[in-house]
Amino acid sequence: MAVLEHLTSQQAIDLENKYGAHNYHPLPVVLSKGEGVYVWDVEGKKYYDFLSAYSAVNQGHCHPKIVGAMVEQAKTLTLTSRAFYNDMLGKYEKYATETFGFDKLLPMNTGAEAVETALKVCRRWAYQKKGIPENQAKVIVCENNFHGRTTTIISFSNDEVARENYGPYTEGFVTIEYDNLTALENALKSNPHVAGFLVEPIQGEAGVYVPSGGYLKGAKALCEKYNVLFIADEVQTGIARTGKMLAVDHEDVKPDILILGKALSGGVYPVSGVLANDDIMEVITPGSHGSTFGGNPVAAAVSTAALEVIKEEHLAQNAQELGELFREELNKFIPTSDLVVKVRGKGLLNAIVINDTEDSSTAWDICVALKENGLLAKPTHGNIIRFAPPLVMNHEQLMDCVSIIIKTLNEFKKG
Ligand code: IF1
Repeated sequence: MAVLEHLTSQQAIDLENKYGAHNYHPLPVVLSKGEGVYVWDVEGKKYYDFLSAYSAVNQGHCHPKIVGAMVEQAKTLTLTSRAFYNDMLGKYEKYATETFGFDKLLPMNTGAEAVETALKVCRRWAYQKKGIPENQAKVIVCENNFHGRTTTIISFSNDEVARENYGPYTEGFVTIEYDNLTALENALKSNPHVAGFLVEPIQGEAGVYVPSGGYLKGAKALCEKYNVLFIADEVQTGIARTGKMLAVDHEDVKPDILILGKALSGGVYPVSGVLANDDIMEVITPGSHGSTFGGNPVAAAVSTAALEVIKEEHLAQNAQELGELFREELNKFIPTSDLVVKVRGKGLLNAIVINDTEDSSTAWDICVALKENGLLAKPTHGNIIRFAPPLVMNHEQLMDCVSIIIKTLNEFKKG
């Protein structure tokens, strides 16, 4: 079979089952086209995308400006490695550092790579600048975190499905309750060699947990008090998703280290990065960190265009306004339903909590029903469905999606 031959959905699914590792359990839909807020399956059915590839496609599918930037650069120079300079990286680093307000950018490719990079920078700062004894550095993390899937990152996960049978695990992490400043201060007091605090401004995978007002500001203040680096993982919450360029902007918090990924490229190409000021980033010296593709010319061109789109199309403002509308409409519906308990979120990162147990299949079954009605979403747990459409959605499209969601919930009968 020629690889490019047209497939039916079932044929495509069968091929993946036979030849691909089974590291996912996708919703039974096979997508072949994306444009803006829409995707189409191989049979030509059109859907609203309410996941945005986990918040990587904030700028909408196949945004012409971003794709155009990729095509132009791909025809010119794709990869030089960092053994040589290229004419795109410095311009991009200047643009990105000015956009987010830091002295330096360390460019990487995936979110997990950027998280790993941030941990290395933090540990090296602790030894070289804070004077923590070698190999004694601790990083505080939160329960129910999700920061990626590398061996070190899953070492500090408490999600057994993501963690079990991958040992031995990386040491040097202390886990505390999320959204609990007392827990953070107690950990800072009782662990002498803390280097950093790694936190998601909103816990996405855990179920879109928005922390209490003041949590991020209080956490940053505690980090300053104890001379510990505040590391914000904005891979999912960043790039306008929550109604501001960064989720930490809602509390005017400036991280010591900022981690970005996903929509940093608009979902067109893997681009991630770590930003920090010189007094921290200068611990990274030639040969002490790197990546074949990190900072490549295509990534630089794509990410520049992706950030320009966010600004030119005022996508943070749009996410703020449409997010408020979305929660307002669902909060009108929830009192009429015994299926949905609550809606929560910030900007266009939202979730509904279903009236069922975490190990139930209800959220999944509702997502299958939503698919039948032309909207694609994915549960984060048995009883939580994340809703995260592209930020280019307009008022009319959002109201259409609200109608689909409410219609589906009203028609849904628990299995
Ligand atoms: C999967 C979850 C979301 C992230 C944060 C770092 C990374 C992610 C806050 C790593 C990645 C992705 C990974 C993807 C599904 C998705 C996900 F369900 F896994 F947890 F979004 F919530 N920090 N999240 O959310 O970035 O290396 O993937 O580029 O692994 O199934 P990555």
